[in-house]
Amino acid sequence: MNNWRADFPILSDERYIYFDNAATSQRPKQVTDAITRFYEQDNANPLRGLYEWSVRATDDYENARSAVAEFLHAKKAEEIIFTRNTTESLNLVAYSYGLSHLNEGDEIVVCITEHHSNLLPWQMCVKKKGAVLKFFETEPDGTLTEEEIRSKITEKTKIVAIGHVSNVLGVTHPVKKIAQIAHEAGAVVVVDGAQSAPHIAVDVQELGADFYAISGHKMLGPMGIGALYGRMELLEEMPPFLTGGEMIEFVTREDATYAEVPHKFEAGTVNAAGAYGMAAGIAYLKQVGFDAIMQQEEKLTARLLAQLKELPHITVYGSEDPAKHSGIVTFNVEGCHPHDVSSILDEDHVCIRAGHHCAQPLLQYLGVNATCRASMYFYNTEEEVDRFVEKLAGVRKELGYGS
Ligand code: 7TS
Repeated sequence: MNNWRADFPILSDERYIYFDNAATSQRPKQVTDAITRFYEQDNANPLRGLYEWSVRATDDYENARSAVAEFLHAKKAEEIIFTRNTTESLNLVAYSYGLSHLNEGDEIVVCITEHHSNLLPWQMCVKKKGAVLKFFETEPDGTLTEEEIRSKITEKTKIVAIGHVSNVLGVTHPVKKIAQIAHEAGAVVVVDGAQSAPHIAVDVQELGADFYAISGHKMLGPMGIGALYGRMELLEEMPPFLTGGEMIEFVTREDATYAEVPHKFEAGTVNAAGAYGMAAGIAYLKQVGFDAIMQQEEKLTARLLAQLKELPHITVYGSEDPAKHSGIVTFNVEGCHPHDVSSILDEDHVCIRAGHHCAQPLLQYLGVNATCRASMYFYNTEEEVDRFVEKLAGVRKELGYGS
Protein backbone atom coordinates (compact mmCIF):
# COMPACT_ATOMS: atom_id res chain seq x y z
CA MET A 1 0.00 0.00 0.00
CA ASN A 2 2.77 2.42 0.91
CA ASN A 3 4.12 2.54 -2.61
CA TRP A 4 1.35 5.06 -3.37
CA ARG A 5 3.16 7.56 -1.18
CA ALA A 6 5.89 7.96 -3.76
CA ASP A 7 3.38 9.71 -6.04
CA PHE A 8 2.74 12.44 -3.45
CA PRO A 9 5.70 14.86 -3.45
CA ILE A 10 4.62 16.63 -0.26
CA LEU A 11 4.69 13.33 1.66
CA SER A 12 8.32 12.73 0.82
CA ASP A 13 9.33 14.84 3.84
CA GLU A 14 9.09 12.07 6.40
CA ARG A 15 9.22 14.47 9.35
CA TYR A 16 5.59 15.38 8.71
CA ILE A 17 2.54 13.35 9.69
CA TYR A 18 -0.43 14.60 7.71
CA PHE A 19 -3.58 13.53 9.56
CA ASP A 20 -5.91 16.26 8.28
CA ASN A 21 -7.17 14.51 5.20
CA ALA A 22 -10.82 15.21 5.98
CA ALA A 23 -10.04 18.92 5.54
CA THR A 24 -8.27 18.33 2.24
CA SER A 25 -6.38 15.38 0.83
CA GLN A 26 -2.93 15.62 -0.68
CA ARG A 27 -2.52 15.39 -4.47
CA PRO A 28 -0.45 12.90 -6.40
CA LYS A 29 1.88 14.16 -9.13
CA GLN A 30 -0.53 12.70 -11.71
CA VAL A 31 -3.07 15.37 -10.69
CA THR A 32 -0.71 18.36 -10.66
CA ASP A 33 0.81 17.13 -13.94
CA ALA A 34 -2.66 16.99 -15.48
CA ILE A 35 -3.38 20.59 -14.47
CA THR A 36 -0.05 21.71 -15.90
CA ARG A 37 -0.72 19.74 -19.08
CA PHE A 38 -4.05 21.49 -19.53
CA TYR A 39 -2.52 24.95 -19.23
CA GLU A 40 0.59 24.13 -21.26
CA GLN A 41 -1.08 22.26 -24.09
CA ASP A 42 -4.85 22.83 -24.34
CA ASN A 43 -5.52 26.18 -22.71
CA ALA A 44 -8.25 28.34 -24.23
CA ASN A 45 -11.66 29.38 -22.97
CA PRO A 46 -13.76 26.23 -23.32
CA LEU A 47 -17.26 25.97 -24.76
CA ARG A 48 -17.05 29.10 -26.91
CA GLY A 49 -14.05 29.11 -29.24
CA LEU A 50 -14.34 27.57 -32.68
CA TYR A 51 -10.65 26.83 -33.01
CA GLU A 52 -8.56 23.81 -32.08
CA TRP A 53 -7.32 24.83 -28.63
CA SER A 54 -10.75 25.82 -27.45
CA VAL A 55 -12.18 22.59 -28.82
CA ARG A 56 -9.49 20.63 -26.96
CA ALA A 57 -10.19 22.55 -23.75
CA THR A 58 -13.89 21.81 -24.21
CA ASP A 59 -13.17 18.12 -24.76
CA ASP A 60 -11.01 18.00 -21.61
CA TYR A 61 -13.82 19.61 -19.64
CA GLU A 62 -16.63 17.47 -21.00
CA ASN A 63 -14.58 14.27 -20.67
CA ALA A 64 -14.05 15.20 -17.02
CA ARG A 65 -17.82 15.49 -16.66
CA SER A 66 -18.17 11.96 -18.03
CA ALA A 67 -15.51 10.75 -15.60
CA VAL A 68 -17.39 12.21 -12.63
CA ALA A 69 -20.67 10.76 -13.94
CA GLU A 70 -19.09 7.32 -14.19
CA PHE A 71 -17.51 7.71 -10.74
CA LEU A 72 -20.89 8.49 -9.14
CA HIS A 73 -22.76 6.08 -11.43
CA ALA A 74 -25.04 8.77 -12.80
CA LYS A 75 -27.25 7.76 -15.70
CA LYS A 76 -25.95 10.54 -17.94
CA ALA A 77 -22.95 12.89 -18.00
CA GLU A 78 -25.38 15.83 -18.28
CA GLU A 79 -26.55 15.10 -14.75
CA ILE A 80 -23.18 16.39 -13.47
CA ILE A 81 -22.82 20.12 -12.86
CA PHE A 82 -19.38 21.46 -12.08
CA THR A 83 -19.24 23.84 -9.11
CA ARG A 84 -16.47 25.19 -6.89
CA ASN A 85 -17.02 22.67 -4.09
CA THR A 86 -19.60 20.80 -2.01
CA THR A 87 -20.66 24.05 -0.35
CA GLU A 88 -21.55 25.63 -3.69
CA SER A 89 -23.27 22.44 -4.87
CA LEU A 90 -25.51 22.40 -1.80
CA ASN A 91 -26.24 26.12 -2.12
CA LEU A 92 -27.20 25.55 -5.74
CA VAL A 93 -29.80 22.99 -4.66
CA ALA A 94 -31.09 25.17 -1.82
CA TYR A 95 -31.38 28.35 -3.88
CA SER A 96 -32.62 26.77 -7.08
CA TYR A 97 -34.68 23.75 -5.98
CA GLY A 98 -35.37 24.78 -2.40
CA LEU A 99 -36.64 28.30 -2.96
CA SER A 100 -38.76 27.28 -5.94
CA HIS A 101 -40.39 24.25 -4.26
CA LEU A 102 -40.78 25.06 -0.58
CA ASN A 103 -43.85 26.70 0.92
CA GLU A 104 -44.77 27.79 4.41
CA GLY A 105 -44.97 24.87 6.81
CA ASP A 106 -43.07 22.47 4.55
CA GLU A 107 -40.45 20.48 6.39
CA ILE A 108 -36.77 20.00 5.69
CA VAL A 109 -34.98 17.25 7.61
CA VAL A 110 -31.24 17.26 8.20
CA CYS A 111 -29.12 15.30 10.68
CA ILE A 112 -27.52 16.59 13.85
CA THR A 113 -24.18 15.48 12.40
CA GLU A 114 -24.30 17.93 9.45
CA HIS A 115 -21.38 20.07 8.44
CA HIS A 116 -22.49 23.72 8.33
CA SER A 117 -22.40 23.51 4.51
CA ASN A 118 -25.38 21.18 4.63
CA LEU A 119 -27.19 23.19 7.30
CA LEU A 120 -26.94 26.90 6.59
CA PRO A 121 -28.39 26.68 3.05
CA TRP A 122 -31.46 24.99 4.56
CA GLN A 123 -31.66 27.55 7.37
CA MET A 124 -31.73 30.15 4.58
CA CYS A 125 -34.67 28.35 2.93
CA VAL A 126 -36.47 28.23 6.26
CA LYS A 127 -36.05 31.99 6.75
CA LYS A 128 -37.09 32.89 3.22
CA LYS A 129 -39.98 30.44 2.78
CA GLY A 130 -41.33 29.86 6.28
CA ALA A 131 -40.39 26.19 6.11
CA VAL A 132 -39.52 24.16 9.20
CA LEU A 133 -36.16 22.51 9.91
CA LYS A 134 -36.07 19.17 11.72
CA PHE A 135 -33.12 17.09 12.88
CA PHE A 136 -32.42 13.38 12.94
CA GLU A 137 -30.70 12.68 16.25
CA THR A 138 -28.16 9.90 16.41
CA GLU A 139 -27.26 7.27 18.95
CA PRO A 140 -24.25 8.15 21.15
CA ASP A 141 -21.89 6.49 18.66
CA GLY A 142 -23.27 8.57 15.78
CA THR A 143 -25.41 5.90 14.14
CA LEU A 144 -28.95 6.58 12.97
CA THR A 145 -31.77 4.15 13.63
CA GLU A 146 -34.60 3.43 11.21
CA GLU A 147 -37.04 4.34 13.98
CA GLU A 148 -35.50 7.81 14.27
CA ILE A 149 -35.58 8.27 10.50
CA ARG A 150 -39.24 7.25 10.31
CA SER A 151 -40.16 9.47 13.23
CA LYS A 152 -38.82 12.65 11.57
CA ILE A 153 -39.96 12.17 7.97
CA THR A 154 -43.65 13.01 7.57
CA GLU A 155 -46.03 13.86 4.74
CA LYS A 156 -44.93 17.48 5.23
CA THR A 157 -41.30 16.64 4.47
CA LYS A 158 -40.21 18.08 1.12
CA ILE A 159 -36.43 17.79 1.42
CA VAL A 160 -34.19 15.42 3.36
CA ALA A 161 -30.59 16.69 3.33
CA ILE A 162 -28.11 14.23 4.76
CA GLY A 163 -24.34 14.04 5.01
CA HIS A 164 -23.34 10.56 3.82
CA VAL A 165 -20.26 10.41 6.08
CA SER A 166 -19.83 12.69 9.12
CA ASN A 167 -16.66 14.80 9.06
CA VAL A 168 -16.43 14.56 12.86
CA LEU A 169 -17.40 10.98 13.73
CA GLY A 170 -16.66 9.31 10.39
CA VAL A 171 -19.92 7.38 10.65
CA THR A 172 -21.68 6.45 7.40
CA HIS A 173 -25.39 7.20 7.42
CA PRO A 174 -27.85 4.76 5.78
CA VAL A 175 -28.61 6.95 2.77
CA LYS A 176 -30.36 4.18 0.83
CA LYS A 177 -32.80 3.54 3.65
CA ILE A 178 -33.32 7.28 4.21
CA ALA A 179 -34.00 7.79 0.49
CA GLN A 180 -36.53 4.96 0.45
CA ILE A 181 -38.45 6.42 3.39
CA ALA A 182 -38.15 10.00 2.05
CA HIS A 183 -39.42 8.99 -1.38
CA GLU A 184 -42.39 7.18 0.13
CA ALA A 185 -43.25 10.53 1.76
CA GLY A 186 -42.77 12.38 -1.55
CA ALA A 187 -39.59 14.21 -0.49
CA VAL A 188 -36.37 14.63 -2.44
CA VAL A 189 -33.03 13.55 -1.01
CA VAL A 190 -29.97 15.77 -1.09
CA VAL A 191 -26.72 14.07 -0.09
CA ASP A 192 -23.58 15.83 1.10
CA GLY A 193 -20.92 13.49 -0.22
CA ALA A 194 -17.86 15.56 0.71
CA GLN A 195 -16.58 12.91 3.14
CA SER A 196 -17.95 9.80 1.47
CA ALA A 197 -16.77 10.10 -2.13
CA PRO A 198 -13.06 9.97 -1.09
CA HIS A 199 -13.56 6.78 0.93
CA ILE A 200 -16.38 4.59 -0.38
CA ALA A 201 -17.75 3.63 -3.78
CA VAL A 202 -20.79 5.79 -4.50
CA ASP A 203 -23.67 4.79 -6.75
CA VAL A 204 -26.26 7.57 -6.79
CA GLN A 205 -28.82 5.40 -8.55
CA GLU A 206 -28.42 2.52 -6.15
CA LEU A 207 -28.60 4.92 -3.18
CA GLY A 208 -31.65 6.69 -4.59
CA ALA A 209 -30.05 10.13 -4.16
CA ASP A 210 -31.79 12.94 -6.03
CA PHE A 211 -28.80 15.25 -5.56
CA TYR A 212 -25.26 14.37 -4.53
CA ALA A 213 -22.58 16.98 -3.77
CA ILE A 214 -18.81 16.41 -3.80
CA SER A 215 -15.53 18.39 -3.58
CA GLY A 216 -12.53 17.62 -5.79
CA HIS A 217 -9.97 18.68 -3.19
CA LYS A 218 -10.97 16.03 -0.66
CA MET A 219 -10.45 13.23 -3.20
CA LEU A 220 -6.98 13.98 -4.61
CA GLY A 221 -8.19 16.66 -7.01
CA PRO A 222 -7.49 20.38 -7.02
CA MET A 223 -9.15 23.01 -4.85
CA GLY A 224 -11.82 25.16 -6.48
CA ILE A 225 -13.62 22.37 -8.32
CA GLY A 226 -16.53 20.28 -7.13
CA ALA A 227 -19.60 18.70 -8.61
CA LEU A 228 -23.29 18.28 -8.11
CA TYR A 229 -25.15 15.25 -9.38
CA GLY A 230 -28.83 15.92 -9.93
CA ARG A 231 -31.54 13.70 -11.34
CA MET A 232 -32.25 15.00 -14.86
CA GLU A 233 -36.02 15.46 -14.39
CA LEU A 234 -35.33 17.71 -11.41
CA LEU A 235 -32.50 19.69 -13.01
CA GLU A 236 -34.56 20.34 -16.13
CA GLU A 237 -37.33 22.11 -14.27
CA MET A 238 -35.09 24.03 -11.85
CA PRO A 239 -34.30 27.72 -12.40
CA PRO A 240 -30.64 28.73 -12.79
CA PHE A 241 -28.64 29.55 -9.67
CA LEU A 242 -26.20 32.05 -11.20
CA THR A 243 -26.83 33.92 -14.44
CA GLY A 244 -24.55 35.48 -17.04
CA GLY A 245 -22.33 34.25 -19.86
CA GLU A 246 -22.39 30.74 -21.26
CA MET A 247 -25.62 29.66 -19.58
CA ILE A 248 -27.99 31.15 -22.13
CA GLU A 249 -29.61 30.16 -25.37
CA PHE A 250 -30.90 33.57 -26.50
CA VAL A 251 -30.88 37.01 -24.91
CA THR A 252 -32.92 40.14 -25.67
CA ARG A 253 -32.81 43.53 -23.92
CA GLU A 254 -35.39 42.38 -21.42
CA ASP A 255 -35.14 38.64 -21.15
CA ALA A 256 -33.25 35.45 -21.81
CA THR A 257 -33.81 31.80 -22.48
CA TYR A 258 -31.43 29.40 -20.86
CA ALA A 259 -29.07 26.74 -22.14
CA GLU A 260 -29.81 23.08 -21.61
CA VAL A 261 -28.75 21.25 -18.44
CA PRO A 262 -25.95 21.17 -17.30
CA HIS A 263 -24.77 24.44 -18.90
CA LYS A 264 -27.80 26.27 -17.50
CA PHE A 265 -26.09 25.91 -14.12
CA GLU A 266 -22.54 26.80 -15.18
CA ALA A 267 -22.51 30.56 -15.68
CA GLY A 268 -19.25 32.28 -16.65
CA THR A 269 -15.89 30.83 -17.62
CA VAL A 270 -15.67 27.37 -16.15
CA ASN A 271 -12.79 25.80 -14.19
CA ALA A 272 -11.77 23.45 -16.99
CA ALA A 273 -8.27 22.86 -15.64
CA GLY A 274 -9.80 22.04 -12.26
CA ALA A 275 -12.28 19.61 -13.79
CA TYR A 276 -9.46 18.01 -15.78
CA GLY A 277 -7.41 17.69 -12.58
CA MET A 278 -10.39 16.28 -10.70
CA ALA A 279 -10.79 13.61 -13.39
CA ALA A 280 -7.09 12.74 -12.97
CA GLY A 281 -7.73 12.34 -9.23
CA ILE A 282 -10.66 10.04 -9.96
CA ALA A 283 -8.52 7.97 -12.33
CA TYR A 284 -5.94 7.64 -9.55
CA LEU A 285 -8.56 6.62 -6.96
CA LYS A 286 -9.81 3.96 -9.36
CA GLN A 287 -6.30 2.59 -9.66
CA VAL A 288 -5.98 2.35 -5.88
CA GLY A 289 -9.51 0.94 -5.59
CA PHE A 290 -12.02 1.51 -2.80
CA ASP A 291 -11.55 -1.97 -1.34
CA ALA A 292 -7.88 -1.22 -0.73
CA ILE A 293 -8.68 2.30 0.51
CA MET A 294 -11.20 1.05 3.05
CA GLN A 295 -8.96 -1.79 4.15
CA GLN A 296 -6.01 0.51 4.83
CA GLU A 297 -8.17 3.10 6.63
CA GLU A 298 -9.70 0.41 8.81
CA LYS A 299 -6.29 -1.04 9.64
CA LEU A 300 -4.92 2.39 10.62
CA THR A 301 -8.06 3.28 12.60
CA ALA A 302 -7.99 -0.02 14.50
CA ARG A 303 -4.36 0.58 15.41
CA LEU A 304 -5.01 4.17 16.49
CA LEU A 305 -8.14 3.33 18.52
CA ALA A 306 -6.34 0.49 20.29
CA GLN A 307 -3.40 2.70 21.22
CA LEU A 308 -5.60 5.61 22.32
CA LYS A 309 -7.42 3.22 24.63
CA GLU A 310 -4.14 2.50 26.37
CA LEU A 311 -3.40 6.20 26.92
CA PRO A 312 -4.86 7.79 30.04
CA HIS A 313 -6.83 11.06 29.77
CA ILE A 314 -8.14 10.46 26.24
CA THR A 315 -11.82 10.48 25.26
CA VAL A 316 -12.64 9.16 21.80
CA TYR A 317 -15.96 10.06 20.15
CA GLY A 318 -17.88 7.81 17.80
CA SER A 319 -18.04 4.08 17.30
CA GLU A 320 -15.69 1.53 18.84
CA ASP A 321 -15.76 -0.27 15.49
CA PRO A 322 -12.82 0.87 13.33
CA ALA A 323 -14.85 0.07 10.20
CA LYS A 324 -17.27 2.85 11.13
CA HIS A 325 -14.81 5.76 11.02
CA SER A 326 -13.81 6.36 7.39
CA GLY A 327 -10.32 6.99 8.76
CA ILE A 328 -11.57 9.77 11.08
CA VAL A 329 -10.80 9.64 14.82
CA THR A 330 -12.09 12.51 16.96
CA PHE A 331 -10.92 12.80 20.55
CA ASN A 332 -10.11 15.06 23.45
CA VAL A 333 -7.23 15.12 25.90
CA GLU A 334 -8.45 15.77 29.43
CA GLY A 335 -7.59 19.24 30.67
CA CYS A 336 -6.14 20.39 27.32
CA HIS A 337 -7.80 22.66 24.81
CA PRO A 338 -7.75 21.06 21.36
CA HIS A 339 -6.01 24.15 19.96
CA ASP A 340 -3.18 23.62 22.45
CA VAL A 341 -3.00 19.93 21.57
CA SER A 342 -2.79 20.76 17.87
CA SER A 343 -0.17 23.50 18.39
CA ILE A 344 2.04 21.24 20.51
CA LEU A 345 1.75 18.45 17.93
CA ASP A 346 2.62 20.96 15.22
CA GLU A 347 6.01 21.50 16.87
CA ASP A 348 6.65 17.88 15.89
CA HIS A 349 5.22 18.41 12.38
CA VAL A 350 2.03 16.54 13.18
CA CYS A 351 -0.97 18.00 11.31
CA ILE A 352 -4.38 17.45 12.86
CA ARG A 353 -7.52 19.58 12.99
CA ALA A 354 -8.74 21.14 16.23
CA GLY A 355 -11.91 23.11 16.86
CA HIS A 356 -15.57 22.72 16.04
CA HIS A 357 -15.02 21.24 12.56
CA CYS A 358 -17.83 23.39 11.11
CA ALA A 359 -20.32 21.11 12.85
CA GLN A 360 -21.27 23.13 15.91
CA PRO A 361 -24.73 21.60 16.47
CA LEU A 362 -23.09 18.16 16.60
CA LEU A 363 -20.51 19.34 19.13
CA GLN A 364 -23.28 20.86 21.22
CA TYR A 365 -25.08 17.50 20.98
CA LEU A 366 -21.89 15.75 22.13
CA GLY A 367 -21.56 18.27 24.96
CA VAL A 368 -18.17 19.69 23.95
CA ASN A 369 -16.95 23.02 22.55
CA ALA A 370 -14.12 21.64 20.52
CA THR A 371 -12.29 18.41 19.74
CA CYS A 372 -9.11 17.15 18.12
CA ARG A 373 -9.50 15.20 14.90
CA ALA A 374 -7.02 12.90 13.23
CA SER A 375 -8.18 11.94 9.75
CA MET A 376 -6.23 9.37 7.80
CA TYR A 377 -6.19 8.34 4.17
CA PHE A 378 -4.89 5.35 2.26
CA TYR A 379 -1.36 6.75 1.93
CA ASN A 380 -0.88 7.05 5.69
CA THR A 381 1.08 4.35 7.47
CA GLU A 382 1.06 2.33 10.69
CA GLU A 383 4.45 3.85 11.53
CA GLU A 384 2.80 7.28 11.39
CA VAL A 385 0.04 6.12 13.73
CA ASP A 386 2.62 4.89 16.23
CA ARG A 387 4.65 8.10 16.01
CA PHE A 388 1.47 10.18 16.34
CA VAL A 389 0.42 8.39 19.54
CA GLU A 390 3.95 8.75 20.94
CA LYS A 391 3.80 12.54 20.37
CA LEU A 392 0.26 12.76 21.72
CA ALA A 393 1.33 10.96 24.89
CA GLY A 394 3.69 13.84 25.67
CA VAL A 395 1.16 16.67 25.24
CA ARG A 396 -0.14 16.82 28.81
CA LYS A 397 3.39 17.01 30.22
CA GLU A 398 4.12 19.94 27.88
CA LEU A 399 1.11 21.70 29.38
CA GLY A 400 2.41 21.21 32.88
CA TYR A 401 0.50 18.11 33.99
CA GLY A 402 2.35 15.43 35.93
CA SER A 403 1.10 12.68 33.62
N1 7TS B 1 -19.62 18.67 3.97
C1 7TS B 1 -18.81 17.95 4.74
C2 7TS B 1 -19.32 16.69 5.36
C3 7TS B 1 -17.49 18.38 4.94
O1 7TS B 1 -16.70 17.66 5.71
C4 7TS B 1 -17.05 19.57 4.32
C5 7TS B 1 -15.69 20.12 4.57
C6 7TS B 1 -17.94 20.25 3.50
C7 7TS B 1 -19.22 19.78 3.36
C8 7TS B 1 -17.55 21.48 2.79
O2 7TS B 1 -16.64 21.17 1.78
P1 7TS B 1 -16.04 22.33 0.88
O3 7TS B 1 -15.14 21.61 -0.05
O4 7TS B 1 -17.20 22.97 0.21
O5 7TS B 1 -15.33 23.25 1.81
N2 7TS B 1 -15.09 19.69 5.74
C9 7TS B 1 -13.96 20.17 6.30
C10 7TS B 1 -13.43 19.60 7.45
O6 7TS B 1 -13.92 18.65 8.03
N3 7TS B 1 -12.32 20.28 7.78
O7 7TS B 1 -12.13 21.25 6.89
C11 7TS B 1 -13.15 21.18 5.95
